[in-house]
Amino acid sequence: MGMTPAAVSERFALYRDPHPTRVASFAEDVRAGFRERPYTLSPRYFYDDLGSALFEAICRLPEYYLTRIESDLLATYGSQIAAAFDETLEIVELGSGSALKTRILIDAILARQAQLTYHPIDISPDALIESSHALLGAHAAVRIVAYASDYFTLLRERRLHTQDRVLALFLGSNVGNFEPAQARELFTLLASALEPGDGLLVGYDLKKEPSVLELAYDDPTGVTAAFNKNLLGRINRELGGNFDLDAFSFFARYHDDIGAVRSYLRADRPQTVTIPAAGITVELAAGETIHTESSYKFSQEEMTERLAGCGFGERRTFVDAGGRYALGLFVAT
Ligand code: AVJ
Repeated sequence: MGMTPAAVSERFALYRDPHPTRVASFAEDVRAGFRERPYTLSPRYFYDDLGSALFEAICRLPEYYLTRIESDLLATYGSQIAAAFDETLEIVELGSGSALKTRILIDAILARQAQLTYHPIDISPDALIESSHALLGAHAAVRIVAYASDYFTLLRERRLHTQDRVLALFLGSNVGNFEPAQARELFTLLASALEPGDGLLVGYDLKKEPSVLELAYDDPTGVTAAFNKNLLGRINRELGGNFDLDAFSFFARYHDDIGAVRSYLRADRPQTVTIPAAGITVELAAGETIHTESSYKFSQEEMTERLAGCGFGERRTFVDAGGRYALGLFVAT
């Protein structure tokens, strides 16, 4: 059950899933989310063109330290990460996006080997093609085998075409968006797709004072508020909804019991919203909330323990001087 390379050049192959498992549509997910209490929207829908631009702006906010520290850690420790493996490395990246940070690591690996095959996996074929072209232009020694797929499906069906020692990347604190059971499933699938001795580099946000976390997710400039309100804007644009974005306030709260920042939109006054393409009418009481995202935080011990339960041993964890963010290097056992 293979995928067929849809676009092939000497240095670039793009595999598209021939039978994509049907994922629920935006309308279906919106309808399901408004059947729950609290009302819930999936963070997956943040990233249309406007949302992706707003996320890039978030990454430049002084309060959102995650992206900056991760890039610094990759620049500082990239050569040590590469040197942790004796064999020729290939990179597999889960959710590669624009792959800008990955280039730092690619440079470090190419200081030790002449060629590198990079396997980015992303749900968006457009993002894969764009980032691949940029990367191929910048690096003559890189070959790309890209997969336009959901990574759960790809790993479950064992469709990765790797040959050498693999270093898998799961960066950007993306692990934080998964509920613990989903994260466990993903790491277990990944472990079974890898060979013993293959590596896994996970970028994750460390637990810290709630005030610092809450500022990172509710910045005074209001960029994160706009990023969250764009979910309502998207429902208006794509599903014909009539949300009044001015009638909502945004807030983010760190929940110590679960170890996650939860983000919410709150109705400032009672309102009735119709969403024609989802076939629903939603009643919101004054003060009623819509949960938009959970961003889990971990201690180094927690991440190491979780991954040990999924078939990965800790090799080394790199933390910034402020103890805010971690890059955990693990080896499949
Ligand atoms: C892209 C999921 C890592 O949870 O930190 C940033 C998204 N949300 N600000 C995160 C996000 C609000 C981000 N991740």
